[in-house]
Amino acid sequence: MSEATEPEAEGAVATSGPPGTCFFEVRRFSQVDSTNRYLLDVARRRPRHGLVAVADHQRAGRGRLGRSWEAPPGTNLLVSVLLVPELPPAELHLCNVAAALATAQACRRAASLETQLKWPNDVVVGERKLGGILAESLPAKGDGAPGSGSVVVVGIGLNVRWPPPEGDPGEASVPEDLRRSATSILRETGSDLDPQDLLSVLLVALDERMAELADPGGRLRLFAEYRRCCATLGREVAVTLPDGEIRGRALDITGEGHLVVDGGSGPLTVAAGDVVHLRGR
Ligand code: BT5
Repeated sequence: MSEATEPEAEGAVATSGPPGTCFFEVRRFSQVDSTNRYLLDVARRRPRHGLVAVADHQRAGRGRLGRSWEAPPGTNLLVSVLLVPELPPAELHLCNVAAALATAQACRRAASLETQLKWPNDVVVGERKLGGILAESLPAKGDGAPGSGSVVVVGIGLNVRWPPPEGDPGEASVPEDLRRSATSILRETGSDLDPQDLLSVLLVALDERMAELADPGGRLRLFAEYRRCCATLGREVAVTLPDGEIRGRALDITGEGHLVVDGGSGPLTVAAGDVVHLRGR
């Protein structure tokens, strides 16, 4: 382990990522405002595919659409990866699909916990959220130089020890809304894992999934698995869109990662939105 020497890495301890993966360096912070914010700033100066930032605590963890991501210090896995994938800009959001599947796989491999995915990229157990993913991209410079392609920072928050199991005195620390809607590996399995022990399992799984995205056959397998793990398919859903809401049965996920909903007057394809599962299958 060595203190990272670049000014941008001040306060971080740098280690190598898992051997054989694209993740060449992991910068570990005891605290930072947001690992996504940190890597986006790094990427503006020097985008390097495979740089990882992980924090014991985020002072301003980000969710999607300006929402926040909560986790008391040292309880959960809070990690972001900087990617410069060989994908056209219109396909960058597929990194979310890779990250969601990798997170589910890490839970299976490290904790024997089966999870499902709620479209677009929540990792859930039943109706409770175990993990969330936030991908934020920077426009490509487009000058063809190495590292000049589109840059995406994919942040993953995975609840390992928090929220605590039901009845635990620590439950008092959980905000009321999350008490009903969130869960953790500890709560689901009783296994008290160190969040950092999950990191390399997750990075290995993400490396495998990113390789699948880059290959036509691999991509078919990736989406077949996404559909298999997707708790949204077959459900009655309400999808909140920037300009309104649609309700109907979720019919399919397209090869672009879009959700197809039977809105009553024919199938509608939704590229992005917030989904609520209304009733069972
Ligand atoms: C997400 O947003 O689910 C994306 C979360 C990404 C967090 C990671 S942590 C590392 C990296 N650095 C960052 O700054 N962010 C990323 P969204 O779908 O908008 O969900 C946010 C909503 O989930 C909040 O409004 C809460 O209702 C709920 N929430 C907050 N913290 C939670 C938690 N720990 N577990 C479950 N739900 C939570």
